[in-house]
Amino acid sequence: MSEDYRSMWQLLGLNLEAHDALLNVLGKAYQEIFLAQKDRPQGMAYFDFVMSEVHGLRIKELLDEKAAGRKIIGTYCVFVPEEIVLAANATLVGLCSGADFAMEEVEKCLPRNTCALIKSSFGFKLGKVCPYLESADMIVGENTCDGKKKAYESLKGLVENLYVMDLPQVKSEQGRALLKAEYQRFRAALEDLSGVAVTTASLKQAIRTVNAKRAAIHRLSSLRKADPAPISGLDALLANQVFFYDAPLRFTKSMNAICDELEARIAEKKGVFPQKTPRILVSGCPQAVPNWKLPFVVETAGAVIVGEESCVGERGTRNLTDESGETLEEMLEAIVDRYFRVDCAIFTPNPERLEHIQEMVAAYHADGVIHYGLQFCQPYLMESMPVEKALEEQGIPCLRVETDYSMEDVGQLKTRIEAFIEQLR
Ligand code: BJ8
Repeated sequence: MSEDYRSMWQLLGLNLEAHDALLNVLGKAYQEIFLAQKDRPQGMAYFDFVMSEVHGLRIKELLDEKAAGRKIIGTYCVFVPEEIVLAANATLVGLCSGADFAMEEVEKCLPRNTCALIKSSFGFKLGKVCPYLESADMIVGENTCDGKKKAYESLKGLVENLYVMDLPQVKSEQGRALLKAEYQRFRAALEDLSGVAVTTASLKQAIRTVNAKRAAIHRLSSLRKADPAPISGLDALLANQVFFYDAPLRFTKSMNAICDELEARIAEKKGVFPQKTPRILVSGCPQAVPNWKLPFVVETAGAVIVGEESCVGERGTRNLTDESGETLEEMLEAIVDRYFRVDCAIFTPNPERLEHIQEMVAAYHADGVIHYGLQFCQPYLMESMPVEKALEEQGIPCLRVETDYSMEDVGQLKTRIEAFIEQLR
C-alpha cells in the first residue's frame, strides 16, 4: 500500500493482524501470477495499480463518498441492478468471495459441504478482513441457489444491514413480474436509505453509465477473438473482476484505453501467446477476486483463455439496457428486461445458457471448453453434464472441472488440463 491506511482499517473494525496476513498472501500471489506474465499490455499497469490499492485508495474513495452523503451498497450477485443503485445516489461494490478465510469459524456456521464462494463470503465477515463489507451501508443478499438463500438466514445474525432480494427461478410471465416487483421494492429501500428519490434524469444517466461500462468490456471481449490473442485470459479475467469494484467512469475510460492498445497490437499481429496456441472458453461458476487458480493452471499449461461464460464475464455483462425509455416506468421495464435475460443456472429450465456457450465457442474461435464447477454447487454441476454432452455431440471437446479455492488439487488439475490441451492441438 502506498499510504498508511491502518487507521482507516482500524476504524472499520478490521482485524489488522489477519488483514495484514491476507494482503501479504494476495500480494505474493499477484506477483507470481500476474506480474510474471510476459508481453502484457501496458494498459494493465492501471489494473496493477487498482489491485495494489484495492483495500487502500478505493476504500478511502468510498469513505469519502460516504462522508459526502452517498451510500455504499455491497452485493454478491449480478442480479442486483447497479442502474437503480446509482440513480439513488449510492455506489455498488462486489463483495469478496474468492478465497478461503477463517474456515474453522465458517464451518461452525455452515455445513462443510457448502460451496467455496458462500464459505468465503462468511470467512471475510467472520475474519473481519473485508473493508468493502465493513464500509457498506446495505448488503444485498439474493434468493438464488439453495446454498445462498439459506446462508443469508445465518448471515443475518452477523450483519445488521442485510437486505434480501427475492428472485424468480423460472423465466415465465410470473417470474418477470416477481423480478419487477422486487426491483421496485429495492428502489424504495434505497430511496429510504439515501433519502434521495430516483428521478427520470438520474435513472437515465445511471443506465448510460452502466451501459458504457459494459460496452467497454464488450469491446475487450471482441478483441480476444484475434489470433494471436492480444491479452491473456488472466488479465482479461482481472479486468472483469475489477469491473465490480472500480468507479464506473474511470473503469470505462481505462478499459477503452487498453482496448485502443490491443487494437494496435492486433494490427501488428502481436500477441501474448504464439499464433495457434490452443484456445479455451471457460464456462460455469463465477471466479471472484482473488480466485485465479484455473486461468493460472490453464495458461501455464500452454493454452490461452479467450472468453468466460460466467457472471464474472459475459453472463454478467452480455446485455445492455435499452436507453430509449423516457418515463421512470419505461426505464424500469427496460432494466427488468435486461436482467431477466441473465442465464444463471438457478433458472429452470435454462436452455439459453447452452446456446450462449455454443455462440461463444464460435465467436471466440475456441478449440475447447473447460466447464468450471465449484464443489457442492448444485446448479452449475447439474448443468455441466448436459452441457458436456451437447458440446461433444457437436465435436467441441469439453473438460468438466470440479474444484474449490484450496491449492491442494493444483497438481491433479494441471495433469488433467495438460492432457486436455494436448487433445486440442
Ligand atoms: S446470477 S451465478 S452471481 S447466483 S457457486 S453461490 S450458484 S452454489 S454464484 Fe451466482 Fe448470481 Fe447466479 Fe451469477 Fe450458489 Fe453455485 Fe455457490 Fe454460486
